[in-house]
Amino acid sequence: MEKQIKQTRISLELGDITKCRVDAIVNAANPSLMGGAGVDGAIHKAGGPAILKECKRIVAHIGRLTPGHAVITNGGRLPARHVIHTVGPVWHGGVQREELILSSAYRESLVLADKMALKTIAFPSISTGAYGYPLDQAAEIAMRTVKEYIAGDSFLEQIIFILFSQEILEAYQKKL
Ligand code: AR6
Repeated sequence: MEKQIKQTRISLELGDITKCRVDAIVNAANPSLMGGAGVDGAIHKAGGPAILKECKRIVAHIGRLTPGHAVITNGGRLPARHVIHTVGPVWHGGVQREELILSSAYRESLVLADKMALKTIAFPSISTGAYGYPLDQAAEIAMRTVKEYIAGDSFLEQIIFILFSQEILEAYQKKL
């Protein structure tokens, strides 16, 4: 499924983000940037130690990554050239600014991609695994944030959501 807004196409696909050949894939990381389970684990496993090495340099410089922010590293052995690491919110029932933080995680990743003059970026469904964000609400925020962003001044050509199950794909399709 696809939708075009100005010069940017948004597409939704079922798949494994570590296989995605784009300028940058986005990692749903944690503030330590030292890897973890889920998509974070899969990215570090497939990309190899070069990514972690750069994460360590970043943490030495800026400390832990605050939820809603994003940083960029190389892509190691991944087909993607770069990894943008962002941290989504842990779900606490919706009373701890989760919506703002999730929206910021998407937006800051897009801003960073544009700053680096990247043309193609792929996202996973941030916060909907270990961090427990309700899927329909997270999909709504993801789609709204991306649409609003590209309605402004972006040079991105394609934003792909690589979704890990049919259920997740359908939730995003409904909101696109
Ligand atoms: N490709 C695409 N999506 C994937 C992949 C993959 N290879 N693997 C998992 N997913 P999660 P979070 C989906 O838990 O909720 C980590 O330990 C998964 O099905 O990876 O933001 C970090 O270090 C789900 O839909 O991220 C943090 O501690 C989505 O990716 C914490 O988990 C996000 O699930 C972050 O939790």
